[in-house]
Amino acid sequence: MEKIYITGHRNPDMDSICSAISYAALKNLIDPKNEYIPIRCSHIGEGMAELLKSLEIEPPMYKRDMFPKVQDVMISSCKKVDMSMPLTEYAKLFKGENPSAVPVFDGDEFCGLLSIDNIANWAINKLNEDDKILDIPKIGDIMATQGEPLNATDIFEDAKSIVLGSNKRGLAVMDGGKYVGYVTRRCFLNTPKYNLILVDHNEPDQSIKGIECANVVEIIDHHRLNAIKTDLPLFIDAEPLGSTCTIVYQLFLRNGIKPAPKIARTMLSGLLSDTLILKSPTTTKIDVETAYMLATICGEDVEEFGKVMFSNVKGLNSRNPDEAIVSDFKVYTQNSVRIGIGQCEVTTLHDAEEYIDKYLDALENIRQRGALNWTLLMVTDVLKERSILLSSNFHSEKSLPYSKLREHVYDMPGVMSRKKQLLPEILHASATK
Ligand SMILES: [Mn+2]
Repeated sequence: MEKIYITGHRNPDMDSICSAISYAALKNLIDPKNEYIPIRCSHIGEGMAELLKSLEIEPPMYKRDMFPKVQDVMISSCKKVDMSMPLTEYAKLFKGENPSAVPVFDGDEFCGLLSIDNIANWAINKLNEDDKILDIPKIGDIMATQGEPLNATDIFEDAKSIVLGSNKRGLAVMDGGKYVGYVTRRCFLNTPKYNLILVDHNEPDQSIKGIECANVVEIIDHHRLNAIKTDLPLFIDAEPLGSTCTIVYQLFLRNGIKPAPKIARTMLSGLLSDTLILKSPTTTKIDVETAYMLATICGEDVEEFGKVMFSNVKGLNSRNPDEAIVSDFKVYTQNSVRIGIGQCEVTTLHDAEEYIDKYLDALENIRQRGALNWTLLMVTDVLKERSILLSSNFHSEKSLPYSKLREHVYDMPGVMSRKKQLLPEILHASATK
């Protein structure tokens, strides 16, 4: 049984989280020989955590990186010896095995490792004194000083150079101060690799740290392809649909499996979030059909479910402006002009006046911190299908085709999609002298 992790992109949105959970559910049903584990590769903000809670969706386990760890190669066998044991007991216990090191305990407490070198040193010293070995020592008497223990979560490559550079046969492995196993040089002969499936993204820059160390076995996505190089052949399902959750449901259909109501609801959440309740111009016929099928399975009404979901998203006035902007922020570079565009979804723009100044300040801070030329925030009312645009002070602002509401704030009726509607205008404006 192999473990296969499934991750969405960094700063995960609903589609990333929901597609990872749902695809893991499908894969565990159609491939019970392996274990599919949904993960997230970065922390989720307060807003996202609250939204997931309101939908009763458990956020996937956080996994920081794909670097193999000491815990993936350590020996955690329960075979151990006690300090008080005579060496003859040890010889009986490990007859024919010749381990290079074994863990030694004093009752329940871990004391260190007894290595084959400790035994050889004792024997050679004895034989130098006398040509017979008469008194048999206790294990505790011949254990030499121990090397600095490793941590279970230490990175494999770092631990490998420590172990290879040490004169010890083995090093203990601790987890939170508790003994969990040990490693010998032999443990570092082969580098382990994690198996990984990417959903809702395919670019290594947007993915989990250490992706270059992993075996990417599948990609399920709806973005432009700028994918990683792989060593092995892989399954890719890239389709220009409104959400990755839509693709995942199509895979349920292709496998003849009806998702459980809870999983259907999870996919519906990701789908309606990414397509802004099917109103974003990225929405296709297949997204609409999928939404109604999923809603039937979980007994929800598409419109109503979408409205309730978005009304649970915290209003911008009560959020931290910096965090709200960067939670969905994309950087584009054109003719060495670096432009960052954030997008936030709301269910009303009536309270915009109350927070616009805070958000304009935050945009300027983010611009400076990220060495960007121009930062913008699109605040989208998903119910009225209208956005307002907040802009940092940049000369290309005057070339934008939108009517000005006040200094650095523009009105964009009907504009819902950053990728399809706003980005072309921004790139055009920044190219205009
Ligand atoms: Mn998506």
